[in-house]
Formats: sequence, structure tokens, C-alpha cells
Amino acid sequence: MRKPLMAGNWKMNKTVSESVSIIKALKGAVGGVSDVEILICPAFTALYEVNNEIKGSNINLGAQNLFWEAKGAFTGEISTAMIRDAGCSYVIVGHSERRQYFGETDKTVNKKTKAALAADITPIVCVGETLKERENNVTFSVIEKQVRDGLADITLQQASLTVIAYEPVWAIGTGKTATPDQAQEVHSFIRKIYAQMYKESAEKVRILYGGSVNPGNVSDLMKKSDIDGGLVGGASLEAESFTKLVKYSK
Ligand code: G2H
Repeated sequence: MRKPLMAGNWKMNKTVSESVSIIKALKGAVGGVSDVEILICPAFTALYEVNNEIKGSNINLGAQNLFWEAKGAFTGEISTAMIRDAGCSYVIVGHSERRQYFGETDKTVNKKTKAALAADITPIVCVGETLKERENNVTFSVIEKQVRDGLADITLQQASLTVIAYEPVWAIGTGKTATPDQAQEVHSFIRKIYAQMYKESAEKVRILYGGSVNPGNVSDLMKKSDIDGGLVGGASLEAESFTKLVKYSK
């Protein structure tokens, strides 16, 4: 009942022309796919041109960040209206790299989540524990706080539309992946917390796994009942490997 979502997070990679060229290749390769929703999140600079390229295709467009204010003196920031105008229907919120390098907190994640939802943009809210937190056995309390505080005060309808990405920080770009069982354990915990917060929305919310997803591990991850897709960095940067992810094939 939950349609899987495979999302490519290109992070700070690719010029406009590089972005357009990978999208041209990807469009052909994934053209027949209808059972998995496909999303690409390029750099801000490439959004407009990528949007022109994906028109009429089954590829959706997302931004990697936003700012919650509507407009004004906020040098360097991008509003929901701007990313919408550039063609985005999704936005990544609170990625661990933003928490780690740019001081994002559960509070700012919550403001961004609410701003995205108010603008009809689906937020992909990222949560995840560090290696130290996992080793100190506080994974579940860390995740619970990130979910409760990051997603506080949204409506029931918004709660079902929101996407959550579980990305253990120790697995990001390191080549270490959580095992499918480790990921499933946290995904099912997130769904349980979500049920306490937003009742039946818990069955509708899609929970993606992120952290070194690649063609070799995607099919085992996707077999787990609470894993509804992937948020993929490195393996989304080439059309060939991202196509394999979309098709869950090696
Ligand atoms: C985790 C992921 C994408 P990678 O950050 O959000 O990146 O697949 O390179 O670990």
C-alpha cells in the first residue's frame, strides 16, 4: 500500500551541464518503471534545467534544503516558493550533514518541515544516530527525540504525506551499511513512535533507509517490511547505478 520511493541526493556534486547529462541517460533507463517513485535532488543551481529535462517523465524533482521564511534579508537562503517555482515537489530536511556542519537542530528541522508542508512540498525528514550514540546504546532515545521534535505539531493529513529517512550517521558515505535487520529494527521503532503521535498516519508514512545504499545491498534492504525506499548519495551519481537501485538489481 505504500509506494516505494527511491531518492537520489546528489549533495554538492555536479554542474548544470553534468546534471542535465545524467538526467538524459536516466530518463531512458527508468522510463518504464511505474511501481517505484523516482526522485532526484540536485544542487540548487541545477534545479531549473533538470526540471525542464524531466518534464513528462516519471522522474520527480527535490531540493536538498530550504529556509522557512517567505522572503527578505536572508543572504544565501532559498524559500519554499523559490524551490517550488524551480519545479520541486520534495525537499530534504535535516540531513545529518546539515546538522553536523551547519548547526541544524530538531527545532530548525521542525520549522523547515512545517514550511515545506505549508507550501505543498513533501519534506523528507532525516534522522539518525552517530556511531558514539549507537555504541552507548542510546540509538532509540536519540531517534525518538528527533522524530518527536522534528515532526511536532503537523496535522494528521500532513503526517501521512511526510517522508522520513533513517540514516545512521556511521553508515553515511563510509561504505558501512546498517544490516537489513538493524535498519528494520529502527524503521519499525520509528513507525511505532509515529503511531503514538499521528495514529493511522503511521501506516501511510514512507520511511526510507539511507547510508551507503548500493546495487549490492538494495534488494535485501527493500525486502524488509518497514523499509519503503532509499535516500541514496554516492550510488545516485551515475545513471547506471541509480537505475539498478530503482530496479533493485545488482
Ligand atoms: C546518506 C546518503 C544520502 P550515501 O547521506 O543521503 O549518502 O549513500 O553516499 O551514504
